[in-house]
Amino acid sequence: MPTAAARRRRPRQIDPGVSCPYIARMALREIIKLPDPRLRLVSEPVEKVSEEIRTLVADMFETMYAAPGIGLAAIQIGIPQRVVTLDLAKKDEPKAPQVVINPEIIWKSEALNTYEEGCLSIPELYEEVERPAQVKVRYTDLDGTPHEVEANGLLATCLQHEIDHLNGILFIDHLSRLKRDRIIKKFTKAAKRAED
Ligand code: K1U
Ligand code: ZN
Repeated sequence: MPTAAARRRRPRQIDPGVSCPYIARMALREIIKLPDPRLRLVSEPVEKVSEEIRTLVADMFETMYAAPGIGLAAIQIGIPQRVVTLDLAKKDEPKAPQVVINPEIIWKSEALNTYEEGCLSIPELYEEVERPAQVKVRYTDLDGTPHEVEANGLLATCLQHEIDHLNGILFIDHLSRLKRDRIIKKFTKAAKRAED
């Protein structure tokens, strides 16, 4: 425990940019929803981790935590860049923010796993999706350092869901055509009603 004198010496506010680069200059952005056609764009690779990309990442964390969600692709806030934020920490665990830039699946297992997925761009819909149980993903972090991660469980599912977003693919595309068409129809009607 710090002494009372040590507590008094502490600055009242920490500089968020120093303690955690992800929470500098954050802004909440709107998450675009089905049937917004931007969700079908193929996002562009990030050439350089610029100040603009750092601001985008900070905004993505703010937006993802507020939703709340465990992942977010930049296109979900209308920015077609190959940037993903993730945090798979449970409620009672400390935050575990991860930034995944230009991710590529370089290996996937033949074994499959089924997970009930949700999507912040298709609110209140949860459906079982079958995907490779394990994947190896190459990506770059915010410092521009390349990494490879072998993922299974929820991380494997979430990485595949987010990489799909970067390629204009939604989790409903993994369902039967009948189910997908019904979902698109329902969200298109809701969007039209909201416009009127
Ligand atoms: O990309 C997105 O739309 C985010 C999505 C990620 C995801 C969830 C489940 C399986 C695959 C990918 C979400 O975060 S949906 C919300 C969600 O799953 C959740 C929200 C709060 C606590 C726990 C989970
Ligand atoms: Zn999604």
